Amino acid sequence: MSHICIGPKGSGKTHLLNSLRESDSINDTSHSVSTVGTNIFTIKNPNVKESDTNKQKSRQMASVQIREIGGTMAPIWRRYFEGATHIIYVIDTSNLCQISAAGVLLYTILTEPRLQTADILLVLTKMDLAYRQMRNEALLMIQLAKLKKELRQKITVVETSAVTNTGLSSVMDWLFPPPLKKTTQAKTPESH
Ligand SMILES: Nc1nc2c(ncn2[C@@H]2O[C@H](COP(=O)(O)OP(=O)(O)OP(=O)(O)O)[C@@H](O)[C@H]2O)c(=O)[nH]1
Ligand SMILES: [Mg+2]
Repeated sequence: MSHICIGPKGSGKTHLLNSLRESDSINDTSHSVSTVGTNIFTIKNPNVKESDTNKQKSRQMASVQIREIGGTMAPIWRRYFEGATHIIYVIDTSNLCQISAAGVLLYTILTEPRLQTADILLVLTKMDLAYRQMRNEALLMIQLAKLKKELRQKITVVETSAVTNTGLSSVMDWLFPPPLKKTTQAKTPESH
């Protein structure tokens, strides 16, 4: 499994991944330096305690590694797509000038043949800012309904803020889906 976090420059990838790694590590005075190249973040599954690690290994992952690729690297993001199973795409809802372009960029990425079976998490971030776009407006601007019709990937949308920790639990649920419950098969008459 390989997780990649991309999105335009300054959209909030480093802040989001830092707050997932350590909640409350970010506040409204935090500032992160633009990522030149890539960063690797190890995110721990909050539902798996150290002592449970061996017991649960086969059922739930204890952690995932996520590679952030800086927005300035957009022209060469593709080099990292080989084997990518999960894509986290971060959009800054407070940046009116960037949202539509971010949608176009998302579309070009999702037409990439190597990402046809990847799971996509679309993160609308900086939701703590008063001048942000609301979820529906942002989704209209990136034309999500149209994208969903034309693309085959499963796209999950979450709203987050690295400052207030809003939506981080939804990101965790996407990263660490609960193990499938074993279903007891109903006996058919033939199976007697
Ligand atoms: N209010 C608020 N500001 C945020 C949030 N996330 C990021 N920021 C601000 O946006 C700036 C850029 O965020 P980064 O996380 O560095 O952006 P990035 O996507 O990693 O950018 P690149 O590495 O250049 O691609 C930060 O320094 C913060 O000032 C958020 O959730 N709320
Ligand atoms: Mg960064």
